[in-house]
Amino acid sequence: MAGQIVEQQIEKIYQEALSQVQTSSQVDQVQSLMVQYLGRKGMVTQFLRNVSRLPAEQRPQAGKRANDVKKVLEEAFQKRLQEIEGSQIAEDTGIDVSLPGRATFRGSVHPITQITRRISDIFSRMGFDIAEGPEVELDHYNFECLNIPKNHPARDMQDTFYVSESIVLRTHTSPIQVRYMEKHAPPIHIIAPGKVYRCDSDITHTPMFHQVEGLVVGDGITFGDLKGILTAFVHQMFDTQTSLRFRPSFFPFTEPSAEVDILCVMCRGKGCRVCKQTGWLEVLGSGMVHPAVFENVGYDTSRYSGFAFGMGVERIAMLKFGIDDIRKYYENDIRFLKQF
Ligand code: 2NM
Repeated sequence: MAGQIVEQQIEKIYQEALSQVQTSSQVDQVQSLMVQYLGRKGMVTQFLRNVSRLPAEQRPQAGKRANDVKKVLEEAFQKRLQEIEGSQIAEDTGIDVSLPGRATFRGSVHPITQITRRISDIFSRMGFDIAEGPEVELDHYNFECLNIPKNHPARDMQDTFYVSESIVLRTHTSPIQVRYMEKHAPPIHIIAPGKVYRCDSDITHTPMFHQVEGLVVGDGITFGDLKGILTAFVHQMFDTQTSLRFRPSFFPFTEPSAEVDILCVMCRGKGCRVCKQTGWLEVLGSGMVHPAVFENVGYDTSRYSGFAFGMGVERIAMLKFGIDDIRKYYENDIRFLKQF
């Protein structure tokens, strides 16, 4: 019974203090309330001092409540002082400093950048270095060194943007690897990420897109190494359970060549629109580097062998994110981009 009365006392002090601070409109009003309640002889302070005279069983609860009230009132007084100061500034300057600030939109990493980084991370952890090179490239590095001579059908296959007779926008990132081989002796293990350009535009092609290519050269590098590295990559990029197959293919710069397919992520091999009823999705091109390429960079073909591979980042991103139109990546619609 006595406990309840004590409780009512502190609650009453609390409620009165709150309602008074709410209706104060002057700094000195609030300051005198602070003295009246929290000062040395203030009501809350007095109450706290008297707690020691209460019966032992009431002390903990009464003490705790009074301390909480003291804290909440301190905050309420400070808040009111700031509000009064704010409205004074508003009156003097016409600027309401109590308004919440405008939140800035944080932005997000472009989905293509995210996937490029993911691919690069996977290969970095396997010991690959990252190489870069120019987007405006000599015909010599983009085609000639890669065993794609003039009038070779591969030059029409990849609709090239010509800057001049001998200068092109690179159609793949392979010239990065050629330049790297010219400057470094084996063993080498690099990936070459970057923008590439082809005169092509529809729902699966944009004139600019991104590739990551890779190259390993050393003593006794075999097709088994290619299979091991690319299997490890696919398992980390997609799922450790992903089934994959190596299917014979052709590139002028590799022999033999193989395309890597994964079991369709949409239908799991049953056949659907995404895999065009084949049950498989092409994710990588690859092969053993053609000796003609090694000769062009001055490597001893009797000593060294190597493998290379390449993939389109947009294509990987479309499969991972389930996007059906590549152009969405480049419309810069913030509602699309911020989903990733
Ligand atoms: C691919 C497929 C197969 C490739 C070859 C080279 C180089 F420079 F070593 F000759 N770089 N990249 C290569 C091989 C790229 O992309 C589909």
